[in-house]
Amino acid sequence: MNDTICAISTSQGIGAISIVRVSGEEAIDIVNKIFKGKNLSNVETHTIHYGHIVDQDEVIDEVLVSVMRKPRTFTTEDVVEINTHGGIAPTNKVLELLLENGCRLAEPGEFTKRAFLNGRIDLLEAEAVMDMIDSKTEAQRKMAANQIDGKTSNLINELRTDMVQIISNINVNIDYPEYDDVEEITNEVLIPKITKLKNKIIKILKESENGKIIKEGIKTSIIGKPNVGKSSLLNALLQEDKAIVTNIAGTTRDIVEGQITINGILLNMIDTAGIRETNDMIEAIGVEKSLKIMEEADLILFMLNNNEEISEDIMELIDRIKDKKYLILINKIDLETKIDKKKLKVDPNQIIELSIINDKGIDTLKEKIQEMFNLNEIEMKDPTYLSNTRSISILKKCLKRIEDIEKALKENMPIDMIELDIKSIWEELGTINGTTYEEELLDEMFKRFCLGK
Ligand SMILES: Nc1nc2c(ncn2[C@@H]2O[C@H](COP(=O)(O)OP(=O)(O)OP(=O)(O)O)[C@@H](O)[C@H]2O)c(=O)[nH]1
Ligand SMILES: [Mg+2]
Repeated sequence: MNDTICAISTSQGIGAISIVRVSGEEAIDIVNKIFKGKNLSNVETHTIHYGHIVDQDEVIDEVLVSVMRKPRTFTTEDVVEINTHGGIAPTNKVLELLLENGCRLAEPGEFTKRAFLNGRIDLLEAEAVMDMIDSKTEAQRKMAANQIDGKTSNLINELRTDMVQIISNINVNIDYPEYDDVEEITNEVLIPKITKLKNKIIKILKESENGKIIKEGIKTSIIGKPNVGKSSLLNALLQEDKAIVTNIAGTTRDIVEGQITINGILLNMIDTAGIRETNDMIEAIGVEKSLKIMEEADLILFMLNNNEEISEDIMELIDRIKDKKYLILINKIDLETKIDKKKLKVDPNQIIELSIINDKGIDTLKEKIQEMFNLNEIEMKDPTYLSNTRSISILKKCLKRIEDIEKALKENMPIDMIELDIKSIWEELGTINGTTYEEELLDEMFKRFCLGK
């Protein structure tokens, strides 16, 4: 990890300014070799300097250079940032010169990886850096900010502190059973402590569902027979003519996507090809896609035509979505009613009537979605939730093990036999914020970062 790395940290393209970042032992020396204007070896930390990047006698660009000496930097190493004019050619040339003068090109996420390995941030905080870059909504940004700030890590640290207390209680008992003034830890004393811990984990996991909704949004697919008005709904929600709408059945053949927000939560809307038996090869592929998207959705908006009777294949499709979150939308209520709602055998609460061409029912649909996913209850001002799949799955595993311990204690399993188990859960919890970690996990995680971060 001693080599000096560099990368273009701003997005590749044309802009007013680009930043090329350098981090490592030789950062200042290397930049000094290609910088003309001042000797950077002696400058104060956290200062900015005007000058030129040169390739021997040739001036490459007029720049500003920030010098930040360790340890108060992002990576905790010496960091130099070169602000160039934001074009592709000057930025690439500066990078090229750095590489020629002793830097190595950073891997994606390597600056953040160094920040983690050097102990400046933990794993949850590192993951949040990427979430911050990816964030599209205010709620996503706030949640990432809280995680970068260590608030999410605190949730895990508190659990671990509780566990340390339990472990030390047990140890005192085992090591000094003769001490009178030490509370004797029996199964009866231990069970409520374990139950309390279990409940804390359950609460964090429950709330993490909100975190996932904020982070990933709700994958919503519009499904139904051809010509019922699926693409019209997408367009109405997006308030633009994104999908083609005609009165010809089979208009939509591939998926059409768009995003809306309800209560600050992102909904990824997917309009699909109408499902029917068809001899048209392209349409058939579209229908296959619709069925696949239906399986993967967090929410299915299943649309029917008020003006058509319910066929057998509609009933089969509704049967397929019964175990998922879904709403039945009956569109075209401006036309004569031929549909028999009772035949659907679904909770009337899950049925919404619409007339999209008259803008009727769309607000009710939005309210219903809000209600279904409890969007009103999601804390938006200060969201501190566990939100990534990795941490949630580790915590779920720990919960299962805590439940086993609780059961064993109730069945009078001796405490000293349980102590090791508790210790190993404590270690496993530590992998969430990286107190213990495996190299492979780090490689996998930081690979997903963008270059220069
Ligand atoms: N009367 C009436 N017509 C509607 C309504 N909503 C949509 N339509 C019409 O129904 C026809 C089909 O609409 P689309 O949105 O293309 O239907 P679709 O479900 O996407 O159809 P496919 O892409 O073929 O599966 C168009 O002519 C729309 O103008 C409505 O509320 N009332
Ligand atoms: Mg369509």
